[in-house]
Amino acid sequence: TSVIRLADYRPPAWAVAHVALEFDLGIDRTEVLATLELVRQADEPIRLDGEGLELLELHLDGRRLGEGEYILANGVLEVGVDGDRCTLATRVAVRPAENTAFEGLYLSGSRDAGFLLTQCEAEGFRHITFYPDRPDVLSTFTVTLRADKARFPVLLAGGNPDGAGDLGDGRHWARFVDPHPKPSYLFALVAGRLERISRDYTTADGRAVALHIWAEADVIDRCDYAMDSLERSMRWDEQAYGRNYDLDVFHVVATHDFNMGAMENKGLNIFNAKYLLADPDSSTDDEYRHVEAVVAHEYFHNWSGNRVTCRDWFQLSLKEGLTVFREQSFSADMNSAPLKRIEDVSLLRRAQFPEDAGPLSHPVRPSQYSEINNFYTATVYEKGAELVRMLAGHLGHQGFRKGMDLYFERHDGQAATIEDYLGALGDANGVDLAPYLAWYGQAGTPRLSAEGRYDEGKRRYRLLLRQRTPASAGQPNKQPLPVPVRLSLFDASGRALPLRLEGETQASAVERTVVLTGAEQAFVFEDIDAAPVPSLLRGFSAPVILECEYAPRELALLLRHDADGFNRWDAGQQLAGLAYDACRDGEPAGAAVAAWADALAGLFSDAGIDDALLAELLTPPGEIELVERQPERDPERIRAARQAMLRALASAIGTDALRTRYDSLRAQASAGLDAASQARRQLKRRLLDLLALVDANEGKALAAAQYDAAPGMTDRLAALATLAVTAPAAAEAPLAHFRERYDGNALALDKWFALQAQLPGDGALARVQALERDDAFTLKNPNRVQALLGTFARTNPTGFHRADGAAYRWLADRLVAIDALNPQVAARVATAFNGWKRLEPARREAAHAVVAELAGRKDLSRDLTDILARVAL
Ligand code: HT7
Ligand code: ZN
Repeated sequence: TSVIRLADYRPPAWAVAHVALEFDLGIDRTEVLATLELVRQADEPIRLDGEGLELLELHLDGRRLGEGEYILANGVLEVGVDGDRCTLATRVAVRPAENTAFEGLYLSGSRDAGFLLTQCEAEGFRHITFYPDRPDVLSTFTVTLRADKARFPVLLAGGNPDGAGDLGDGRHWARFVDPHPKPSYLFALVAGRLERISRDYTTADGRAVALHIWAEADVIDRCDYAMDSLERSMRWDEQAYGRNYDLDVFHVVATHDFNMGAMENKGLNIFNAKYLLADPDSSTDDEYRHVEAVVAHEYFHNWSGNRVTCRDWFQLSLKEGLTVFREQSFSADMNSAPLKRIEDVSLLRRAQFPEDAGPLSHPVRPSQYSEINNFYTATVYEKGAELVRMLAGHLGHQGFRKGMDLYFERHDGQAATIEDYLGALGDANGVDLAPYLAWYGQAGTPRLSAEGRYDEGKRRYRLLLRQRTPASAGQPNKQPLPVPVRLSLFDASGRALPLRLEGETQASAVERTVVLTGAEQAFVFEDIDAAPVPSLLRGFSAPVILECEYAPRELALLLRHDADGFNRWDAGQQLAGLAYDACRDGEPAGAAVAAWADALAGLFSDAGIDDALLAELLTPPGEIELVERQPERDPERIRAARQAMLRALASAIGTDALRTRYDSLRAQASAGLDAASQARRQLKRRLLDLLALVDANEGKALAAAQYDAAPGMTDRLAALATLAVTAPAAAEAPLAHFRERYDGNALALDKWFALQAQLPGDGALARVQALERDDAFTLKNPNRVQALLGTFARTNPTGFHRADGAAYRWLADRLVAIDALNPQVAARVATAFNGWKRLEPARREAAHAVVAELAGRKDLSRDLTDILARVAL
């Protein structure tokens, strides 16, 4: 397969001044007439991308071209032209109902009741018409849709409405004009039977905007929360960044058939229903938060992505990292900031750190790819957001806002690069941010080691910081990066000490940021009366792995006293790591376990602590994160050790205290969505799990009762999960009840599949295989595949990594079947093989055999082949 390299970038040879698209829509066959006003930029022929298109006609400046007057080969249509301007028109046919890859124009749902929609990012537009399908070709669009009125009563495209009417033959038409130049990947249309909810919105700069959320009739009553979230997002972007919406209408559409979470098409966002629909009976608290976050993310792209877009796909993090960061700040403002930070860093550690530690590791700005769809990764998104966070931290709140203002002003209507971004942030503040560019080009998670030494005679504390990034594919030697370390020092009573660095005349504050720029550097703090306990990397100020040898009592002190909510939690996580090591080594009664369990028992009886934070503190790192603490991975041993430490925790708190608290939370159960109700549900879930772990019979009874009495999905699903793990036989009836109760509710059924896919042990594969035979299961729906196969392979270590390798062989089989339908989905599921090299020998061998065999096949898609080739390395 061919490789695309950043170093080979060349500006487009022809620009598109305007494009007019006319669609004659049909489920089996759609015709597309595209008229491009082209303007020469270089002495080259016109080259347009096109894949899977049936070319019907081609006209140059009104003259139909014959076969010898153009070349059509390898997905490119080439036409030689003399002048500097021309009009090129193509008419093509495409087949939406046959498009199971969900890229380009496709059918969502059934032939009879479903609707047509498009997905163009990254390179889907070339499946719709011939076009320079690259993000640095921006054009204004006029789009005319024609279709049968009864079958497609609703016709939508991005831009402002510009007329609609009847064609007199049972068909109708609608036209849309988008005045903002955009690249092809932001084009979208939707056509079918859809209902809507609407709201009027006036922007801060006075524009009246009609907001419409569209969905199929059976789910339209579950869109209200998304509408509220949209309004909050629009208001927030005005206040936090001074960004106003810029069209007269904003459409949002829900589909059950979608490859990713959502898509920010200009004026017509399209959402996976999973991130748009929410109601108390079928959505959990987490899902409500995800809806708010994804609605915000897509909306924020209107400026960070659409008004200022990417020059090429290597710059993907320019829009994605920045937009994730903007969403994180919004969600922190709407909800609890420390809890949001804990959630985001947990995700980074769970998803991005392993990605960056294995064969799929790549820089936030990759230097090459063979399939761009495989670079919508945790590294580009989540690590990219951490890089923006570091820049924002470096500039301070006002400086960052000034820099963002300049970025939007300078690059509005342009396709920009990461250099442009750092340039604007730096220029607005008179600083040089170029050193941070290295973060974008270097793969791997840096290890930051910290070593403190106290000098009693000089009353000084010397903190030595060192950094080192392990080699990764193609990058054997890593350079030092600027690492901002926000820190405080605590005395033995838990008081934060005023900080005066050597050479300064007075202490400035109890918290400050030092920046490590070289491989190592010492920072000396003066006037320190006794050996302090450092709180490092507060708020997770840089995306690194901190290596600092703390004694258990020091972590316990931070867990008790650190005012930084994130670091307080993180001290608990580190302490839990030490407790885990002890349990793994057969010492569940050791000092680390006692320190962890006793510290948490103390917090448990502290009335001042928030229920949600307490629930997080009571949750040690999961089995997936704990594998990092193993030289060789044996999922059964990891699970057993983790359970041993949880038992020690339950016994330190005391079962009576756990039960009393659980009962009181249960007595307050409600379906309320306010923060306090959500926090109670979260804590209740932790307590139920702990109680079930120490006494399976009691756990069974409590979980069954909670399932029956649950006022909403959060309590219901938590009870069902605990019951299924604790007492599988007793869970059969409630599982069947759930299946029946939610028959026809796709999103609730996904949770039913996912819950069972997570159940641990050797029986897991057989259970998953039985679930594949459920009437509701299909390999054609990405959400369903993720719910059952993705959840099993990614989040069920004891089930997927069974010692005989049977689950590996089964997944390989399914990957081939999925790939024939939807390569993007197959490639994503295949990343579950990422960590095979670090498994214990028997499993490693079994996984390797499967991966090598798959990688050797010649009949797989470019998407899947690319992942397998890299994973097999
Ligand atoms: N920008 C969107 C990316 C996306 C996508 C990429 C490849 C294939 C299908 C896709 N659907 C959406 C999502 C976002 O980050 O907002
Ligand atoms: Zn995005």
